[in-house]
Amino acid sequence: MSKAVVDKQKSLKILFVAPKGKKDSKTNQKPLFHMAIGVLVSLTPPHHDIEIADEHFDDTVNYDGDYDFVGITSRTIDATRAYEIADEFRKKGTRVILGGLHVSFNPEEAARHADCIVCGEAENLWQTVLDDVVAGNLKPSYDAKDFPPVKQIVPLDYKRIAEASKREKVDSTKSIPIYITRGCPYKCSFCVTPNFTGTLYRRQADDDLKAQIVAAKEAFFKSTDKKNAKPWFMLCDENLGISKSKLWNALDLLKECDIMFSVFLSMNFLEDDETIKKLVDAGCNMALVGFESIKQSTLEAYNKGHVNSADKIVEVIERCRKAGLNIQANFLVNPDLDSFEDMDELVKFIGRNNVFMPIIQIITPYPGTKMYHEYKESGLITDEDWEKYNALNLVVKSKHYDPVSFQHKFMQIYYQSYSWKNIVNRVRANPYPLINLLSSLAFRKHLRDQLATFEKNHALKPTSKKNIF
Ligand code: B12
Ligand code: SF4
Repeated sequence: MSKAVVDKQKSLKILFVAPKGKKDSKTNQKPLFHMAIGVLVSLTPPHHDIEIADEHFDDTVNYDGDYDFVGITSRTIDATRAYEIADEFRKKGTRVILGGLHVSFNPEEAARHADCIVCGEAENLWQTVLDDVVAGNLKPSYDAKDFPPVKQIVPLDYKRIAEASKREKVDSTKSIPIYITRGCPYKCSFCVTPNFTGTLYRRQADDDLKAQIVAAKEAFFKSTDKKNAKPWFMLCDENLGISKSKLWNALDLLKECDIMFSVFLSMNFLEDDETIKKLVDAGCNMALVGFESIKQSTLEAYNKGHVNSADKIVEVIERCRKAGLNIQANFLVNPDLDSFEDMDELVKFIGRNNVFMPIIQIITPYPGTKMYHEYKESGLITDEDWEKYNALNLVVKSKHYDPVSFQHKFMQIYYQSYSWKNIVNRVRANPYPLINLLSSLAFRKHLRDQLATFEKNHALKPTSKKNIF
């Protein structure tokens, strides 16, 4: 046997870390594992020994572990924490490989905290990285651009992920992540996808998908006595709808799997009743839809005018509701495109249409987006403290508003959209009243606390309770 072959059998001890930034959301709506870690575990040949530490589940990172290397993933909101963890390991002499979305768009910054950085999708380069570690020849960087494009989605190895993460099995209130497709060919200016996975739209093979659902249930789902309690999957596709025939085919398959699931979809795929019916029949209880704005001009400014139509939002929500599908509506507010009056209009719109679990965010130019490049080139980014990139902070200069008053207005309207009146009407109007009530109460408390803290920190007059009834 040649030396190279013997080396390939060498077992590495690997720790994968999903860091949690200080301002990352505390919501319960988090999947059971970070998809990037799930993919890396599934790509790593079985003779390597893997541990997972996910800070979203309060796992402790063991800095004294005897690891051959530590692989850390990164989204912008978690990047600062990822660097802290990396620095700590390197102080102890453990090698660190940093990868993920944030690192991919900030390689120089990340390189200061790692022995090796990986840019782009890991599928076709990971084996080379592992071979180089074994050969004692780890390079300072690897870029997916230097490898063949990732044309296939790797099926997740749920059994191995469960063993490595030591997560307890869950009931139907916690979600198990899965994805069917990757990529979205649209080019919304605030979204990372067009510059990351977007150009290549890929879909799982039918048999792989079914086998993963069976394995995921076995590994992660604990059945209870509750009637009709099915495992809940979070479909982490960027935009499941892109091809209607593939979407319908996937939904037929999911129907056979006897699960419930939530999904991310753009609104143009919810404009026909047949798709909505198929979603509901397949077990979809919630679709997260980025409506972004109720003004068509704002949608055009984000290059989303051909995906969303402002004048069809009400109709889409209404149709889905009638069919038994909750729509979690996402909206963005932007100080250069939305006046305070527009923001008041948005809250009225949410109230009038009994919008279920509305999410309102401040426009945030995430590194990797077209928007980021434009703001950066114009010198309009005011803050690159990545901890603040949770879409609840204004990090850009505004022509019209000073940052504190804009932020204050945003927090007020967000809280108002969870007024008691809105909550009561929303619970009455939408499917799954109990989920509606519990999620609304949790949101309301969180938003109230945040507003109060903000007002205290900026010595602002507290918002009158009468406004938020
Ligand atoms: C599903 C999803 C969610 C879910 C689940 C999140 C989760 N914890 O997994 C929910 C709804 C909870 C969510 C929340 C948020 N999300 Co989100 N979400 C997504 C979505 C649609 C898919 C993510 C996914 O599963 N991708 C599949 C995995 C496999 O891809 P990946 O992580 O990029 O990993 C690959 C490579 O990056 C690389 N890699 C990754 N890590 C590592 C590490 C090493 C060592 C190596 C070698 C390689 C490597 O290899 C992997 C395989 O190819 C993406 C869209 C997208 N394009 O990613 C947005 C996205 C990630 N979300 C985004 C945002 C902004 C958020 C929120 C901040 C929103 C908010 N205001 O609360 C929160 C943050 C929560 C968090 N910490 O993740 C942004 C992130 C932008 C950025 N630069 O960080 C994205 C890109 C959407 C966008 N607008 O552009 N999200
Ligand atoms: S439709 Fe959604 S996933 Fe696709 S580019 Fe626009 S925001 Fe991103």
